[in-house]
Amino acid sequence: MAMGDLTQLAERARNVLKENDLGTSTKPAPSLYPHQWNWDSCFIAIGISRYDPARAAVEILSLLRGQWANGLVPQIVFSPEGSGYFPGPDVWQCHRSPDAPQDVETSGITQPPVLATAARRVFERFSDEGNGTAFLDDVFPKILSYHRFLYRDRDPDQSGLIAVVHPWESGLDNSPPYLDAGSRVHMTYKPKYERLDLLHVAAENRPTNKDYDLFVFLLEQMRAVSWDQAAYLKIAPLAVEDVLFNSILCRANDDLAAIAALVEEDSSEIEGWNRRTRQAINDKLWDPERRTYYSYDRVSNRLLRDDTIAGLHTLWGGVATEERAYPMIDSWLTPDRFWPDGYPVPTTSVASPYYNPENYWLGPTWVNTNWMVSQGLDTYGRPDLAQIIRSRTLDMVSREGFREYYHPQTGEGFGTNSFSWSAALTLDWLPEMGVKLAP
Ligand code: 9WN
Repeated sequence: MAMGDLTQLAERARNVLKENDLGTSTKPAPSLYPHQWNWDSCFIAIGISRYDPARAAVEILSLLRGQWANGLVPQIVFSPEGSGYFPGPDVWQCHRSPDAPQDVETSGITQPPVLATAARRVFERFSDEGNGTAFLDDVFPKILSYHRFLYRDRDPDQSGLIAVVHPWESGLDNSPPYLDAGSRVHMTYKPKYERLDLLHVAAENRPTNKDYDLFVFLLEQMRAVSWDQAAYLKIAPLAVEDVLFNSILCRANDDLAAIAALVEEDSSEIEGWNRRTRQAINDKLWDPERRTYYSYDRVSNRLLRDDTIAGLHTLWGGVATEERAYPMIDSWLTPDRFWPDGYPVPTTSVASPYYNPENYWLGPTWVNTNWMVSQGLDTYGRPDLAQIIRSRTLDMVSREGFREYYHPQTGEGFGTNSFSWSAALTLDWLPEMGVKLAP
């Protein structure tokens, strides 16, 4: 793409973030997602930090306003002005838990822990070191308490593998491993609710009603124990040691340890977690025959051998050993699996029985997973592939706009328009292509 086009793309991306700006946080999309989401805000902060680190820091601090006393950083921090999203605060009823914050409404689950990584990137972009360090002093104890929550309340065997108890916590809601594990959840009743997402996006591009039944049923199970996270884990009908979540956590632990050094705090606890998690992913989640990593279903005690983009995030997390990474890259980034002609990387393998190039996490290419996988490929000595992913992704967004997800073969955009992390991560990439972003 010519420099003029890239500069124009930057302008368009900044406009999306401006339109979705709620003051101290940014909604993921104008109407489909009218509140603040956890990993969205982390990606958004990374993008904004390229031209306004102070505003990026505010994004992180506003997410942390929703942090619970037990350390949980919630999936959603509800905005009082936002309406039209199901399930809203009246459904979550998080005030049932003494740990929930009093002055702000949130959901009662978390999302992939990109937070420490985002905080470190934001710090690095401050030109005034004093401001950057003040930001880190503020957020370090909070993010440490978040990781402590994960290792205390969500690591059932104390093995270093964190269990996700709701598909929404995985960030990849209807991804095949969750349909697979979800199909074994015995729903004792059919929940009653009304979906609002279908007012904005066509049903064929969104999770099914059956998927929503599971989402709502699981929410109600957690609500029934008043969001007592440790107690719930013992009875959870769905508990997945998710490879994407745990890989993201490894990278976040690296970043949190680096932040600890910057604020002159001890990092040995964090390094200890990280050794355990990296080891456990390699011991338990690697499949030597298929040459990839899978998530593990703790309820049925087996690997969920569904071929999704999740395993490739072991590159982003620095988890895959070199002897495993290279065969994994060679055998999976192929035209019949994750490298179709067009716009790789599909979130579900083209060869999977679940593959649907127009439905949410069942195949479409997403900007955030591409951003993580391409950086992972870079660090594992494949800048050639990393660069193709980056340039194809930028082509796709420039042609179709900042959509939520895209057809991996044709590049056609689906889901909501004006999707914040598609814009933010584009902005993170553009300076590497020589584009200057004015403050
Ligand atoms: C539930 C906000 C979120 C993303 C998720 C994505 C989608 C929500 C939904 O939107 O999920 O969390 O209502 O569909 O799957 O990754 O954080 O953009």
